[in-house]
Amino acid sequence: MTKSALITGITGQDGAYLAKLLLDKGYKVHGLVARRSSDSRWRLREMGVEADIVYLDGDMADACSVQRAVIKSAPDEVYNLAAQSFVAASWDQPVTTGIVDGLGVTHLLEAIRQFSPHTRFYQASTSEMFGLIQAEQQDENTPFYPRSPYGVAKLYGHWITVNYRESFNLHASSGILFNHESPLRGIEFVTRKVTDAAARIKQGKQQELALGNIDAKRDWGFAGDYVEAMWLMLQQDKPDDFVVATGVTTTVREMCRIAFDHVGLNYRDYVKIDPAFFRPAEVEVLLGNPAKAQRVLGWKPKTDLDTLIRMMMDADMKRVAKE
Ligand code: NAP
Ligand code: G4F
Repeated sequence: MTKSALITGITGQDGAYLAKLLLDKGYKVHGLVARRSSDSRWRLREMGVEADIVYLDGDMADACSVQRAVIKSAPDEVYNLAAQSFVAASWDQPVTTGIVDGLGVTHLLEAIRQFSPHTRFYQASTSEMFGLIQAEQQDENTPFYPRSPYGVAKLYGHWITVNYRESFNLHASSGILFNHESPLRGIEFVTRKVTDAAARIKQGKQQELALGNIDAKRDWGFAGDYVEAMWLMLQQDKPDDFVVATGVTTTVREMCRIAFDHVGLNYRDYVKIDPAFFRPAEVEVLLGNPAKAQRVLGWKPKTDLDTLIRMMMDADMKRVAKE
């Protein structure tokens, strides 16, 4: 029997990779899409899946539309990827971030509880919940200490998922994913900002690159690998929480070196530090321990940072050349 999936945030980076993965597995894929005045489906076109998706209008802030999407899609699996996901913006829009990334999760869980309790649920939780880290390497037992309105809202989303699992016996799992990137990453995130700028500088279309805290360290993986972990979580008999990471952490500075090196440039000649890109409270370092995901799900990252950055650089070099 064909399985039905509902993906919120289908127009985002992970939504596009996950939609492709599920379509390739034979799922009927529904996507909750918020009303936008400009085109938001470009990533789905890039993945070649735009025409294969059933689009349902809705917004995570609007409980009625979320409920309608659950009823219409009659999903076997729901993947809640929708979010205001840019940490820096969460200080400018703390209330929206709280509603969409926090309360929005309850809208979805309530709809599932009332209308479709057999549905399996995935929550897109984040390593930002670890924030001011309480252990050198973070795993499922590390205490949380969020450092931004985004991290705080996501922590609510995480705990309400755990709570609905324990209160109502829902098959609800939370994936605590560390940073993952791809050529489809939003341009505001540091990896894409760097690869796009390196491509422009190489092609004479930009002179310099302004960044904030380049000593920050992140555990970066490839989005295409990480959506497989999401799917695997919902194939388990028991719902649970899983850290998904590479187990390697790297500075933004080193990430710049890799990107600029790839096009024969020295990042030191172009990167300028601009206080405007520093955050009110920083997450200095993240390093995940994916041992449980490996043991229980059989999941391992396939793509190292060098390969990932080269993939992004190649895509940006081609895109910038066409502009
Ligand atoms: P993304 O590219 O920013 O995509 C976010 C998606 O959410 C977009 O489709 C966006 O729609 C949608 N959205 C935003 N506000 C909405 C609303 N009010 N109602 C309905 N949809 C809304 O994010 P991503 O990188 O794919 O990440 C996917 C999820 O994983 C997010 O929840 C993020 O917080 C979480 N996460 C990401 C990472 C990472 O490193 N990428 C790590 C851990 C957790 P529009 O396209 O119309 O704006
Ligand atoms: O690329 P970033 O903006 O990602 P951040 O804040 O780590 O958040 C991403 O990963 C989270 C998982 O840990 C997700 F939950 C979240 O949704 C998002 O996908 O920044 C990475 C680091 C930060 O320390 C930031 O301060 O890079 C530093 N940085 C330095 N200069 C910069 C810049 N970040 C951005 N975006 N722009 C800069 O100019």
